[in-house]
Amino acid sequence: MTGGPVNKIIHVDMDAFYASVEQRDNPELRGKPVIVGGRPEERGVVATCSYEARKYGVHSAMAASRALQLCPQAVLVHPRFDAYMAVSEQIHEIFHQFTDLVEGLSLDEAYLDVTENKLSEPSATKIALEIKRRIVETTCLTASAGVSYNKFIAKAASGFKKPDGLTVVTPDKAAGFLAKLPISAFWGVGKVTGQRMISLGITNGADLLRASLQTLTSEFGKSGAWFWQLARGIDDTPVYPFHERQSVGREITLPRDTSDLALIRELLAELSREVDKILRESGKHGRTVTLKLKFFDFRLVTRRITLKLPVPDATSILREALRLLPKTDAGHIPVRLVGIQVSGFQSLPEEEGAPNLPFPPF
Ligand code: DCP
Ligand code: MG
Repeated sequence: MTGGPVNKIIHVDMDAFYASVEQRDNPELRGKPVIVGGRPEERGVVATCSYEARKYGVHSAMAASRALQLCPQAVLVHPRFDAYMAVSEQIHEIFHQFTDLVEGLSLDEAYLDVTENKLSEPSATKIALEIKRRIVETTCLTASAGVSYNKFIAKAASGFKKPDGLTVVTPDKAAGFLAKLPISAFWGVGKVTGQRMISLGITNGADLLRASLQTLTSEFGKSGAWFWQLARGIDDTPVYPFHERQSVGREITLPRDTSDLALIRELLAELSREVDKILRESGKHGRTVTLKLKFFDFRLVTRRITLKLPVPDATSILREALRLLPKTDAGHIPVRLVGIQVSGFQSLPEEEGAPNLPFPPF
């Protein structure tokens, strides 16, 4: 589809990620419908579920109560973010054995640009197979991968066959692949846009290809031109390895559990200074402050606040953390870990923003 040199992009996405980690770490859960999420009595939602549970129609973001109605025999497990983060680090280490052009999208998903790579391996398919093999070897978990000449098609390809899939879409196969692709798989088509597409009679890539640029731009504004390009397999967005870090945080595990609020406040002051220092060094400004506490029984709570403007300094970070503190059981229940995180980054208007890259218009 393109005339110039062809890029080689791989998209890797772990299968039923949180649920697979739970099944790995607790053999009793293997082969069973597992739902990872919050309790129905606390109006919890499904983060994800095992493939056994998906057969019953359970899916991410569904109310846990609804999920258990659909699949009453499912085992509901609370998320263990530390375990998922550890796996995420392991898979990123594997990605970096091939290239440093790695763009993490979430804990379990990343793009790699392997056009040039550390092994000088010309076959992106071979690299994808080797990545999958190393992931199983290191984590005992499976991933699905898509290989193509741009990010959009690579991602659509990785979702094409799951779990443990590998789908390669070469330029000559792209038109056929995209024609059959459901409209919801097009980058930028969420729930609302998806419904509007369907009301326009656009249900898949073939329909989208038939829609004129004029129709698409009048219906979807700037995004219309973007969709028009995607229908033709055009996506020039680069693999962007720099926005991996979505928060800056520091935490400390105490030598002894404490209910002493004065001590906790002191620790928060120290953590605020440290977080502020990292933010300054990396030139980041975040609007969300998160207070993280782990109690003696390892129960983890986070409380967060999002401000209108980025927190400007350590004192402001501390002020927000102290406002969040009374919303926890600290002081009544012994605490073993205290942490502060700042996220929701944005560049300040007076500063130079991110390089002007051809990102999608949303
Ligand atoms: N996640 C979440 N809430 C959502 C969607 C996802 O907490 N609404 C979490 C749980 C998932 C993880 O992110 O395990 C990765 O999301 P994916 O969309 O990749 O879903 P899975 O990896 O669970 O399943 P799949 O095999 O479809 O990729
Ligand atoms: Mg996944």
